[in-house]
Amino acid sequence: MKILVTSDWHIHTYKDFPNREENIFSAVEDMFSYCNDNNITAIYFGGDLVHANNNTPIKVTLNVLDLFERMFDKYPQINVFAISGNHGLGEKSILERANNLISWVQILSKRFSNFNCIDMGSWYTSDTQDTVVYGIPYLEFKEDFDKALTIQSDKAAKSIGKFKTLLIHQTPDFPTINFPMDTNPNDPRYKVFDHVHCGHIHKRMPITEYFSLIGTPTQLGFDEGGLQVDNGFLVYDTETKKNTFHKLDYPKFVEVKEGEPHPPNCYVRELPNYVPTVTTASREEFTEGNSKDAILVSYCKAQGIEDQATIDVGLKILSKIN
Ligand SMILES: [Mn+2]
Repeated sequence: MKILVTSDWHIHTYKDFPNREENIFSAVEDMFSYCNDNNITAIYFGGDLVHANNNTPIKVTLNVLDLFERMFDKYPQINVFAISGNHGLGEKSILERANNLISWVQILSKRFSNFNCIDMGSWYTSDTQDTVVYGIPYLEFKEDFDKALTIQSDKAAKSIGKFKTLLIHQTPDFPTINFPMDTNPNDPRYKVFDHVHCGHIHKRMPITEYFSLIGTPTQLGFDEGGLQVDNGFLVYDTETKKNTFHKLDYPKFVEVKEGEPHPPNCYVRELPNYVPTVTTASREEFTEGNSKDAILVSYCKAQGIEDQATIDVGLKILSKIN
């Protein structure tokens, strides 16, 4: 059985990149159409369907509902199995309500019978009932995620002879990551699953043979421009136990040096050629506990202002305020 795996759509209005909104809708249509053409009946979705939490624009909301109405009318054989991410949430995601989070994925599962929320659940995704997907929604605390992983892997261990995968939306430990990680991809509890698909990190890459980052169909902005080489989706084959990448040609975010040629079909940001002077400053010099005078002196030092007369003027002005 083949399954289309996608994540992190972040549907929203993007003022600076007006096409990004229509591109993500178009990318979703591409993925449904790909499933239809290739006899794929299951789409696994790894979280972050919309970008905002409680303030998704009404127009975006209507467009999302319209999108799924059209897709499920046109392709009634296709089912979506989705978890909630850290975007599109109506409340803090903690373990005690993880199976019933107020989220966009919940809204869609209540509205469309082909859209299934699998937060802390498990669903058969083939007619023959031999393929099961387990889901853990994004959880704010890694301690909660740890307990959720025990719950889901214990459940999966009891289900014999099934093909099992797990969908999660956390920060796993992988090379080059520079923020705190929530989970170790080599954790033995993952071994009960044939594969783990993880959203959240907008970068497509296998971390271990059985644990992959899903990536996004359309990038979000320049801060992730360098993360993902190409936009697209994965197709997971339960027979070969392999993911295949399928490219979608939506604009990437690319930074070039000032004056350099712009690559085609990309959002481009030019980086200025000058090198700013950076003076190092310590965090302790700028904490709330310090007096205004001390912070001003530290600020001058960090800016390279050594002239005492200038600093004295600053201190004098400061003494007149409050
Ligand atoms: Mn995301």
